[in-house]
Amino acid sequence: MSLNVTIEYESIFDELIRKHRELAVIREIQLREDTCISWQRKQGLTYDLQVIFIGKTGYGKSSTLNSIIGTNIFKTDDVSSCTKTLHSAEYRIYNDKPFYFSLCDLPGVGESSKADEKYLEWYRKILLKSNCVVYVMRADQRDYSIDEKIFNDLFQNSYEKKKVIVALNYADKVEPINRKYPFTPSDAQRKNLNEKVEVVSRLFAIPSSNILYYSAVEEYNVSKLVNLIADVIKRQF
Ligand SMILES: Nc1nc2c(ncn2[C@@H]2O[C@H](COP(=O)(O)OP(=O)(O)OP(=O)(O)O)[C@@H](O)[C@H]2O)c(=O)[nH]1
Ligand SMILES: [Mg+2]
Repeated sequence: MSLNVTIEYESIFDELIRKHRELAVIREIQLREDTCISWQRKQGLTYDLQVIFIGKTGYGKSSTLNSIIGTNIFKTDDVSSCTKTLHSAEYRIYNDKPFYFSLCDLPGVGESSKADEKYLEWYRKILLKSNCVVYVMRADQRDYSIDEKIFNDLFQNSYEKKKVIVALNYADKVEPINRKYPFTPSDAQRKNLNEKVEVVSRLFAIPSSNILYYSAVEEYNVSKLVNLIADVIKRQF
């Protein structure tokens, strides 16, 4: 089974750097065809720095991507599972060479076991073609047993685990909820959020430096997430 990705948006990388200065470090990497992952497109082979977003349905993968990009390119839904195939936003890094910074949105697992089987197969395939995997969970989540199972099946060695960021979304819904606008966590929320990072670090055996809390809809700590993505990619070159 081949992996087909629908390109929802295409632009130049400088557009994204203007929004997120922290991505400028990627310009310092000397990208070469033999050090990048290739993709077949209609116009021929391209070489991508691939970032993917995975996790349970409704945890905010598409919302996170929209928040990073700055427009609602990826469909989101308040009630039903939403993303059903692979979608991406592509940013061309050079004028004269087909290298792209690619952000890919995947369907969420946990909707039905039949769909999960197909989606997990996609996860595994695209993970092998990725430089960075953002595993989206919820900061207000208490039970991580399904995520633990997915996580352990998916990441099979320490090399694959090094590419992972655990992104704890819904920081705004962590108790005690506050009504500050724009949202910033209260001291009590911050304490709970930091404890959650430590719990997740232990459960998933991921260093806490690769875990962060944020809120996609409140646009809180989204720049920090982008900064970590840039870091994870940079470390590979
Ligand atoms: N309060 C709050 N709501 C959020 C946050 N992030 C996303 N949501 C809401 O969660 C719902 C689901 O978001 P999606 O982005 O569609 O979730 P998804 O993970 O892409 O879902 P699938 O495509 O089904 O896998 C939407 O109603 C979003 O508005 C957040 O940080 N805080
Ligand atoms: Mg989605």
